[in-house]
Amino acid sequence: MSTERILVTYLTQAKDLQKKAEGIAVGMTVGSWTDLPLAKQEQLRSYLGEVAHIAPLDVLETGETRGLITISYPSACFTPDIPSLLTGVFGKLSMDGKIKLLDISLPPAFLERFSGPKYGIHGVRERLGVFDRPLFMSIFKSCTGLSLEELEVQFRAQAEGGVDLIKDDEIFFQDDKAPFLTRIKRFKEIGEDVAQKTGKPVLYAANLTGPSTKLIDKAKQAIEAGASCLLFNGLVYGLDLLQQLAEDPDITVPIMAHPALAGAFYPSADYGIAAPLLLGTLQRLAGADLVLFPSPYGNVAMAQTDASQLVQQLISSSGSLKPSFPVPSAGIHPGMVPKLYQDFGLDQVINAGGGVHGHPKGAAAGGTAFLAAIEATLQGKKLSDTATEHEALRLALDKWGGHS
Ligand code: 1AE
Repeated sequence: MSTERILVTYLTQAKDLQKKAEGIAVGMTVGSWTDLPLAKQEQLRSYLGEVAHIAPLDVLETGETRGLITISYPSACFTPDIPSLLTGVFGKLSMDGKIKLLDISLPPAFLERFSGPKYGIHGVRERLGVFDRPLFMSIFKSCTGLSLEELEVQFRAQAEGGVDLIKDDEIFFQDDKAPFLTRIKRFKEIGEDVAQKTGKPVLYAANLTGPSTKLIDKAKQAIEAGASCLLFNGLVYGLDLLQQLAEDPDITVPIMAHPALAGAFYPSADYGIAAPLLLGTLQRLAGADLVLFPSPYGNVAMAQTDASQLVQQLISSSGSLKPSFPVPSAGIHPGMVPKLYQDFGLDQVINAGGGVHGHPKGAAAGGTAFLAAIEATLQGKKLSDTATEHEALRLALDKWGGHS
């Protein structure tokens, strides 16, 4: 039996933090301790949680102390899957007053039991043949209710802008006017047609939706039909299903994790699961090759420190897990590219929907404007200087800002 320990950090408040921590360590593992007969205590000792660290932060008006507590759990208490981990370290505890799950640190032997992303940053770059700049992705918008032909027009316009990836909107479930597999086949043909002209491939992430028991088969059919990437709302379906998709040897395309529902977990200071853990550590552990998150400056902004820590969780070395591609999203327009590059560097996928389709000259010009902004930023040029010779970029900056 493994004697390795899993370290879990919480932010909480209590009259006596030490006592609260001891209650968690025992209550979340063997349940009760001193009441057990000695022989039972010996038998259960290797499953007993322990208080590893306590860091008081401040004393509140209520007289309670707010602080960080770290509990050390024996890894023998868990199986190598996210439902076991989350239930074991935060299941019932999540309902026990003001407590927020901040971090889970896994020992090497336990971490090795997860496969993580199949492709990761390098694998996605290899599929596109682009290694020296941030990638750019465009999102289908206003697509529900459109006919297949109308969607084809939208796909072509996005591809002609030279974008690297095109993804379905996560709220696109429609299957009557533009059936899933038909749509995938047509977009593959259009993508190949455009690639002959632009000289570069485009990946299409099809939104994997429907009853959870059918999703793995549906994913395989999508790949067979030509989907080059899958979009998956993993927090809604469960991270275990994401892990199963990622571990399946027949799922041979990158998986892109959407953060839908994440706002129900991370924004509170006192409750829930911290964004770097939820959208960083856990998504990567489950096997997401690309992870969307709200950038700190868009229309559903995440705190800058959370976003930076989240990205670190996705890209920093973590056993043998490949790094996942960070995808800052939501309300992104070309004028934000220098800030995105400054904050998240080369290995990111800049992602926009409204910032592409809302371009005064249409979606193709929208993609072109983004790529010009990326190139200018990499060359250390001001966007406003490049814009004097690049009409699509100038029009985007005129509309959304970013000339300075
Ligand atoms: C954080 C997810 C963002 C997303 O999925 C989405 O559709 C963004 O759209 P825009 O770029 O804000 O229009």
